[in-house]
Order: sequence, then structure tokens, then C-alpha cells
Amino acid sequence: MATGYLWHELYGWHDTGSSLGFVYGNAPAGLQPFHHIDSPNSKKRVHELLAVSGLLDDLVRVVPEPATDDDLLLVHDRAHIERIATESRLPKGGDAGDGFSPFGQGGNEIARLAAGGTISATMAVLEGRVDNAYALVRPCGHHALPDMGMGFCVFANVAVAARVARARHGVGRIAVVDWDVHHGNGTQAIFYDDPSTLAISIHQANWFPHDSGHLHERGAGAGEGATLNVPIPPGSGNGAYLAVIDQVVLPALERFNPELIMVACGFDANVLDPLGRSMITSTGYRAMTSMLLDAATTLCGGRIVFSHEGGYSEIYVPFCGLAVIETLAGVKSTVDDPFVGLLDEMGGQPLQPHQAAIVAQAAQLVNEIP
Ligand code: 3YP
Ligand code: ZN
Repeated sequence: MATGYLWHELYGWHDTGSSLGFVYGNAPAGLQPFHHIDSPNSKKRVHELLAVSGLLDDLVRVVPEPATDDDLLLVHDRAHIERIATESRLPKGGDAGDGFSPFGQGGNEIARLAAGGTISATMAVLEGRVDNAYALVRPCGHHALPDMGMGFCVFANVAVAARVARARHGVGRIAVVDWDVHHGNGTQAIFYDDPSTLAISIHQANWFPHDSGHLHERGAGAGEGATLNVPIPPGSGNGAYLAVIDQVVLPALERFNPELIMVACGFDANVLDPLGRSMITSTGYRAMTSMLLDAATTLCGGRIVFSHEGGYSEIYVPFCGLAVIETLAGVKSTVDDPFVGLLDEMGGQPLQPHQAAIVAQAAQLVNEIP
């Protein structure tokens, strides 16, 4: 089994600059400047752990090509593409659209390389150069809308790659599974009326963006039923997430019968994350990956592409990423997660009744998938 892997040093140089986490610092107003919470470390340290653990030697390196105008135009308005390019030429760069999502001079080229990286990984899978792939891209993509970026995302990496897969390889039915702790509102909006793209988002209920990702958001027109949200309560751990995969995601995939599965692989539902209140450990990520990989093997010749999204624990994201990529590659590296003994035994890990109630509600909606 060959697993494709993609990272580029420029992803680490996407400059989110000086911020008080994600708001602007203002020293005299008492808002002491700090670094942006989407700092390079959580991603860079995944790559470095892959190298040191030896797993990198078992992966097939895929080289990212920047997304072209034509690629981006499959999802984004020309005005958004041009505004990002224009702000990217300014000495201090610009913002993707919401004031939380800064980028430095040249950020346009890096964001294009992130969208292009997800495309390159997808092409490697579709062209049979690898069986499956992991694109460790930055900036993230799942909040980006056709006309603006938001939530640290500039371009909609997964959505653009899905549309390119359709345009270049005639891929019909594509399922996107988004397990970032935040709602994949951009992916949802882009495919809302598209019955050939199943957009599933598992996220912390009523979190970010506000008033977004409810169970009742089901798609529209011909796409009715092809959007599926699983808004789970804060405090959900491995038990809750495995129940969601088992009782909602796998039945949804079986019913939809995709030709390609794409995973918007955020790691901010991990138990140590500062921007989420979920409790997944590397054990949970390993099991979720294995379940999706089995589904891909059964349904679509193993074709599954992971694209990195959020995840802000600089100490823990690397071990979660290692678990996912080890599982994709079918290899156990020499490094074990040193936190897992403590974290797996936390009392909140098993599925709780109030979480099971939401899982059961979401499972009902599977019957309405086209
Ligand atoms: C954007 C501003 C507050 C929360 C933040 C979410 C970024 C993210 O990881 N999205 O998936
Ligand atoms: Zn997130």
C-alpha cells in the first residue's frame, strides 16, 4: 500500500503575524500583542515528527503545484481571487475576509499552494500513483466561501480539489467528511445544491461560525439531503466520535456510494486543543481513520484523500497526525503517543447519553441522502 504525503516549507511561512490569538493587539488599550493562534508550529511539528519517527521513509512524497486561476474559479468569485492577490502585494499583506485571518506579503502564493497541494494529493490518488494521501497544507480551507475567506481560511482547499477531480477526471460522486471541531460552513455553502457531493460535518454544536451547522441544514433544491451536519455537545470524546462514525458517517457513505472520499482533517477536536471543547485522543483519530479507510476500500477502491485543517495544540497535534498517517500507510512507526495513557482514561471519554441522543437524531437523516 502506497500512501502519498505532501508538505511544503512555505506552508510554515504563511505569516499570520502578531495578534492577540486571533484579534488585533492594541498595547495602550491593554491588549498585549502576542502571536496568532494559527501559528506554524502545530503543522511544522507534524512534519518533523513524521521525519524523526521514520514514517516519512514509508510515504511517497507528492509535490504540490499552485492552484491556477481556472482551478480557483471552479469555486471562488474572480473578485475574491483578485482581492487576495492585491492585498498579498502590500508590504504588510492583508486578511482573508473576516479580520481573524491575516496573511503576510506573498500570502496569495502560499494559499494557492495550499489549495494546489490538496489538488496534487487528489490527482496522485486518482491517477493511481498512490493508494491514498495526506496533504499537510496551511492555511486551512473549510470556512472559505465563494466570495471571501474566513476562520483562518483563504481558499476552499478541499472544495477546489473536489471540483478539479470532477473537471479533470470526471469523478462523479464525492463525499467530504469534515471532523474539524468547527463547522465546515464553506464546504457546505459551496455544495449546498449539489446532489453529487455529500458534505458531512461533525463539529461542536453552536461554536464557530455562530448559528451554523445545525441538524436542520440539509441542502437545497437538487442537493436536498446531501448536506449532513452532526453538531455534537462540548465534552465529546473518543466514544462519541466513534459512535458518530459508526452510526452516521459509515451508513451515509454506504448509501451515497462515493467514487472518492475526501476528509477535511482538522485536529482541533483533540482533548488538549485551545479552540475546541472536544476530547479526541490519538486513539480516537487512529480508529476513525481506520473506519474511513475500510469504507473507502469497500466503496471506492480505497480512494481517500486527507487535507489538513485546524488544530492548535502545538504539543498534541503531531501525535494525532502521526496516528492518522500511520493508519493510512498501514505502518506503525517507532514513536508512541506519550500522553495517551492519561488522556484515554479520562472519565469523559465513553459515549454519554446526551451525546448518543444527537447521534441517533443525525442517523435518522441518512435515509434522506440522495
Ligand atoms: C476562527 C476564529 C475563532 C475560531 C477560529 C476557528 C478556526 C478553525 O480552526 N476553523 O476550523
Ligand atoms: Zn477548526
